[in-house]
Amino acid sequence: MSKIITEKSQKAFAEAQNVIPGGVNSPVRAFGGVGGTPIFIKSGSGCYLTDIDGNKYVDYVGSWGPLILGHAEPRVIKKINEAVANGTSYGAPTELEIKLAQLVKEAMPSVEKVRMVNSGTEATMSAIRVARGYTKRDAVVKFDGCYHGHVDSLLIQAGSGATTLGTPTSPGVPQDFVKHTISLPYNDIDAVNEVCSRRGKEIACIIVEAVAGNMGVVIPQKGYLEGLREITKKHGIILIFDEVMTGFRVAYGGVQSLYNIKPDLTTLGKIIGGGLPVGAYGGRKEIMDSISPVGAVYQAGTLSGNPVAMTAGIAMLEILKDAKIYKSLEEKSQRLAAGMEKVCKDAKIPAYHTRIGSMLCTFFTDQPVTDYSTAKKSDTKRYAKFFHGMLERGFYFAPSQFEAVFVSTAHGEKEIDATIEAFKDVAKTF
Ligand code: KE4
Repeated sequence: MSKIITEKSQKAFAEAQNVIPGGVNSPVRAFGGVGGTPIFIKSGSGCYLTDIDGNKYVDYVGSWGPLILGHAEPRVIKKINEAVANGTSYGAPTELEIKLAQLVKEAMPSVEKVRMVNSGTEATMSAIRVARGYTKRDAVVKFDGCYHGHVDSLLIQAGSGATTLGTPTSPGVPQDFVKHTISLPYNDIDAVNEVCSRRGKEIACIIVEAVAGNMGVVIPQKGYLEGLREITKKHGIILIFDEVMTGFRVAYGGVQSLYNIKPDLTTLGKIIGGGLPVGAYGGRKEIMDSISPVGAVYQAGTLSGNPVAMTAGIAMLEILKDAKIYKSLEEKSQRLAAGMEKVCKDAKIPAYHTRIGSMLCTFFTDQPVTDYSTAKKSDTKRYAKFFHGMLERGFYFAPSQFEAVFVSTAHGEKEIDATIEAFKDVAKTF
């Protein structure tokens, strides 16, 4: 296999590190989890990325989830170009914000009112604040390995890049900021029951990745989500489904539609921005009306609901309304997952595979992965070999074992079958 030329990326990386910490604007992009030099991207089109050295890759990162329709989807781009011609931001309400809010509400009936922000982090930070303001309680429960953005009080046993780069509990967060945060093992309903029986009256909310995508993809065990709903109801605790990654990804109505569970609040991001910066939080009217200017809980944002990002989000969701899309994503993702699984089986590589819709993961481990501790038993050195072997062959996966593989509508059978063939090749090098 010829090594890809990465001269220009190496030069760019050296330059970037002089002016940007680690040369990147988000840590996991720096390849710290897999070693080597990050590739600098020149363009994306459909399921392909092209780097500044001219190498072309089939992309399974999809900007970490937003690009479910692939890069530069022509209908979305057309709408963005039309919107930009009218100006980029007004700092005043527009009908576009009503439209996107209505689309979210139609897709997720639990979301009676929704507030737009600019990232998933802003969404979860704000949802926590409104839960605390509404309940007048301070404690927050999260789960080991779940990642809800870089919110101070949630950077405890956090997944995604925080785990990949070895700081699941981040320095720089004063003990006072996290003394109200309780982190429990994911998929352990008894642990939740025990804590809530003891401290239920102090707990404002439980925030959970309804399907975890930041320790690799970990599926909730039978009854787990239902248990969380029952326990939170019993103790008057607000249940927050963090669907930043899963919203409009695993289904148009997110995980909550698949499991038929109504959380009190939902956080969103990624796909609802159509590739532009958007986050959102929403839920029960009486909770959401505790936010300024109706209620006293304060939250604001200069570019929240800006017309260009709203246009991109509306265009994306309007296209995703077509149920045939999710059927096709299911077929493509099943084809990829089955192929990856067969390669591991035939090559006798210990691996545990998870998938929900077009979000999937191959853990290089010989045991089931049901939570953070079992996910962390994966062989990250073998993952690094997988990553670089696939990259050299023109396939771009997440530079970390603790992330998800994302399939888009732009991935065709040709690309998926080529991916499996390449993996067969790479498996021989393990
Ligand atoms: P952002 O602030 O990155 O838009 O969203 C934070 C967030 C919140 N909740 C969930 C479930 C998330 O997955 C995320 C962000 N996901 C990571 C990928 N695992 C973003 C990638 C990165 O940090 O560069």
